[in-house]
Amino acid sequence: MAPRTFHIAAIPADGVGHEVVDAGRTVLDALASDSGGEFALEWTEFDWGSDYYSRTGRMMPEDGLEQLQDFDALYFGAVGWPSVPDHTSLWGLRLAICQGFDQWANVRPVQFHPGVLSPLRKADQTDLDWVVVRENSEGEYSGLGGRNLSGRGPGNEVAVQSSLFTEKGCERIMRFAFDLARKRDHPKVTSVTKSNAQQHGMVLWDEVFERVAADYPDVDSDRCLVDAMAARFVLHPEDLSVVVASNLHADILSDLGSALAGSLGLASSANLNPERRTPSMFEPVHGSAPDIAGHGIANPIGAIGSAALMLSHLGLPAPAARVERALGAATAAGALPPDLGGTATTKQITATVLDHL
Ligand code: GGG
Repeated sequence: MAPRTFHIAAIPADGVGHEVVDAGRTVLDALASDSGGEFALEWTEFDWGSDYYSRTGRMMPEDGLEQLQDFDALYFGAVGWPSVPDHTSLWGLRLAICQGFDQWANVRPVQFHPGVLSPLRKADQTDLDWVVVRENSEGEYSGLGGRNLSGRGPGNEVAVQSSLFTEKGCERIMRFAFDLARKRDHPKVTSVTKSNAQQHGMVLWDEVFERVAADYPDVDSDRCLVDAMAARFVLHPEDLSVVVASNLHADILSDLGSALAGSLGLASSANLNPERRTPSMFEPVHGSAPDIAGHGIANPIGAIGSAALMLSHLGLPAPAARVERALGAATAAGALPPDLGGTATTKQITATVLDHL
């Protein structure tokens, strides 16, 4: 039987995005060649990002979404470079894709890896894992607001940045979180809120959470203020399973979670359009790291883990599990980059993962 061929768009974008996307592609290509004809991958690489911006004044072409629309999945690196204002690069590429394709669920597992020293208890914490489910289409990243609203000139500027919470947006991410929790050993959803201080959007968020929770009597649920949640991540993460949070809260908490696992470089993520109307996008959580870009020492683990999430999404759970196992074996064997206290290069870690596939 002919292998099923998946068409993947690679968008390395900026900085270390190039090195880690290259690592993930190497692992996936090896896996496809070794899949006994189960699947094949056809890649198309796009040169969009901050360099593209300096040539064209845009982070991606005007018809960028149309160019991506028919791919089976998107594999993304990282966005941001000192020559372009951060809000221009982020909104011009990553957020343009996430919001343009209504990738409303951003799944960010907090995974502890064998052989990686966690600052949580100064030891290997592979008995812990939880997942942050980020509302990825609205909330604090609605883009609503404006500047120069006072009309009073320099020194008196007023800017407004509005959060948008819709009942439909809240409900779909809550249901997604509960459905995910049902599949886990510990079926529980914790909602992150700040409704004591933000008395409009976050109160709606809480009300929808309670209503959705009532439809899932088999799943435990609780709520936690975002500030208390930051402390809970550090002090009592053992009772966490699925953590559902707004766009900004989840952005911050998922970075904290990955740092607790050892480094931001470990964290993988999936930006999903669960209805599969548009392609979903897989990327490491970390940014472009201009300070180490081009040195060959970027941590590829988050990007390779994101490739495993992409395989699962494409209906290839066994190859995805092979990648996860190989990653665990590689870190256990001491293939650790500088951000995890080691000396291994991106290419050496990738080679060790290949050895353990
Ligand atoms: N690979 C993820 C990435 O490039 N992140 C850059 C960033 O600033 N992201 C902000 C966000 O996730 O909203």
